[in-house]
Amino acid sequence: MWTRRNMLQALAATAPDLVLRLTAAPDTVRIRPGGETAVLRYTGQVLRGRADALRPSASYLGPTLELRRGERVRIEFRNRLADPSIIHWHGMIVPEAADGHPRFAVGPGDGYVYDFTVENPAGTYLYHPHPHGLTGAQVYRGLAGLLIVREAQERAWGLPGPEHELSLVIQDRRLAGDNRLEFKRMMMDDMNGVLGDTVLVNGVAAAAFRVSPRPWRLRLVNASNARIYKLAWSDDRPMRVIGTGNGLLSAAEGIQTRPYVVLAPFERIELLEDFGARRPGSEVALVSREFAGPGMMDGMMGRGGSSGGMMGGMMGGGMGGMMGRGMEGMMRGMMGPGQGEALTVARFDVGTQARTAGEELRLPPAPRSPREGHELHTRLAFRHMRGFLDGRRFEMEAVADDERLPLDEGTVWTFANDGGPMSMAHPMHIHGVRFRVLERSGGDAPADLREGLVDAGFKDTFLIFPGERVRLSVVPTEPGLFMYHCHNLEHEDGGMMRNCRFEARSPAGRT
Ligand SMILES: [Cu+2]
Repeated sequence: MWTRRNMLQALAATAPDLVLRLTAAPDTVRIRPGGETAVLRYTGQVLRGRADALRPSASYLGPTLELRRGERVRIEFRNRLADPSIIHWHGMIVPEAADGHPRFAVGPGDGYVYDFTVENPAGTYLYHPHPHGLTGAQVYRGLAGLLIVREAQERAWGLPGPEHELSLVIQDRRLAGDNRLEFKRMMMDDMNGVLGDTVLVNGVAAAAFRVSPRPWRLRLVNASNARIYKLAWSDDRPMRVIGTGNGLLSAAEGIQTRPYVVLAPFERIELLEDFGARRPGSEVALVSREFAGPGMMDGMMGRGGSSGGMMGGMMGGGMGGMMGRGMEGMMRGMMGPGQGEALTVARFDVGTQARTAGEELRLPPAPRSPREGHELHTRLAFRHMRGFLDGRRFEMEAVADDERLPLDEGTVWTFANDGGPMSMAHPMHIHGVRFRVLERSGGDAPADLREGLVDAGFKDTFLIFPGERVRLSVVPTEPGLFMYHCHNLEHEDGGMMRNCRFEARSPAGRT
């Protein structure tokens, strides 16, 4: 049967505007002075269409894909790794077969062909591997890249052009003395997720940018396995947010001004930053400010706030006092900076040329809100070192009755992070859709992070704190088996992931 949807898919399959090839393979790159670092890396080629659809990266990151809304794209993936892999286009609304679900993972020497039409609006997206149980290790060793969607109207909206924008892919890594990447070293790494002691931006340490004194569009991307950043300017100028995970904010929402922004793993945020407002020749840093972590290790250290961490919950008081500062210092020395530690992300040197004013920004109108006729609930829990979604863990093909969403209709999907004593913050991600955050309630979003949560706009990943309930509005438009999971990559690999199915409601009303 030919529906409009599979007609479109058939067209995309037969006549792509762009044909790209991405190959994942081992490589070596220079991350910081000293020896080269062995990494895994995507490299790419344009086989047909615009040569500017791929922008190579200067380090281990894959090439940046520059796609246009409405474009029909074919991407040929080649796996030259020693392990199975598959690419997921994070945030992109693509057909089921192009989503990079782990059941599509291909072995060494094999490949996979993706066909999709770029449906998402202008924004900042990502691609990364998604083989079950191996995602954390493969991303950590270098497999990730940016995917930017552009629209012709962006200039008319008054946004700085591509020549005045910068993308910062932020990752933390632990580098040994010989610059080898160190992945998991201890049990804690599975529980907290792997945290590094060195911040890399676009794959290099101590990143610095030279900017002219004018407005710039900054795309801030957290591609870290587990680290949450509290991003701020070192000179305390407020951050002007123009876009969140899945596209620009609407005219109705306007620019959101925040003292800092919280960016959880695989969230993105776009800023309009006027470097012309600073003294010519001055230097400003993008930093991650200290916060009392919502993670488990911090609970053990007695920094966990009201929710407590593992030991806090077990011993009724947190271990900070028991362990004392000396012990805590020793633990930190072993672990590197914990969740919530102050870090420098990147430096910006403002040029001395004459200041240029920006255009007036006219954000696009808001799409109509859907009527939500369906409800879904998911309870998050963490116990025995593993995450659970409604008491369940990942099974490759399994989807429960309460994991089905009606196609082309609004669903209110409520996530509650209250399923156990070992609660911690989880960055939750849903494949194949973009959603709105309707409401946060019931929890204790830490006071020192609250102001930096940007729930406006459309998102595909959101952070949920211990004790919190977050209600989302979602309208699936692609039928098939997709997934939802924690995007702390060690939690995801540990099974805090489930399938969900988007399907047309049968006439009887049963979904
Ligand atoms: Cu998690």
